[in-house]
Amino acid sequence: MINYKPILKVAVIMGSKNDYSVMRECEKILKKLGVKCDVLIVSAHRTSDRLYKFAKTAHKKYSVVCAGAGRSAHLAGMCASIMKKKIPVIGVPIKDKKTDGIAALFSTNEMPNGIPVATVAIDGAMNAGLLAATIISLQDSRVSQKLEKYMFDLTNSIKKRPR
Ligand code: RP5
Repeated sequence: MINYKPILKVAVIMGSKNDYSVMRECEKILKKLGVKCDVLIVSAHRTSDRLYKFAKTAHKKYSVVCAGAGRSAHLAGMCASIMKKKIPVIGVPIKDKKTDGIAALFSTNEMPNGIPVATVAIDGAMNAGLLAATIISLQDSRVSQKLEKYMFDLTNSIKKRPR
């Protein structure tokens, strides 16, 4: 009999240590929801060998990859390309001074047909974490309960009137 054990961990990767100020929101919400994650710097351009090695074996350790990068942001797309759809990639375009994040947004979401990257808003690292947790919750009822409470609290925090 095959003993199937689901992989319940998320990889949070980013192109530079300077992206961590944004990507820590992804790490924070994952931790709040009880989802295990590894946080790594993997640059598509500066450490292409590290990216290749990571993406080739990521499915053995993780269920989802959240990938944040700025400017000419090829990290999420290249990751998806090398992983060949073994696990999904959620891309986080990160704001930069020169293009306000628009270059990163289009580099991340304008993928050719066949190689999708689920892209959140510019600097939308928290939503990336929430999406990753939702994927994990399909196989982990504790995470699903925490997400349910998160939604309950979120809804209750929104007042009916502005004043
Ligand atoms: C991208 O280039 C990184 O993701 C980062 O957002 C941007 C600039 O990197 P640093 O020069 O700040 O390290 O690859």
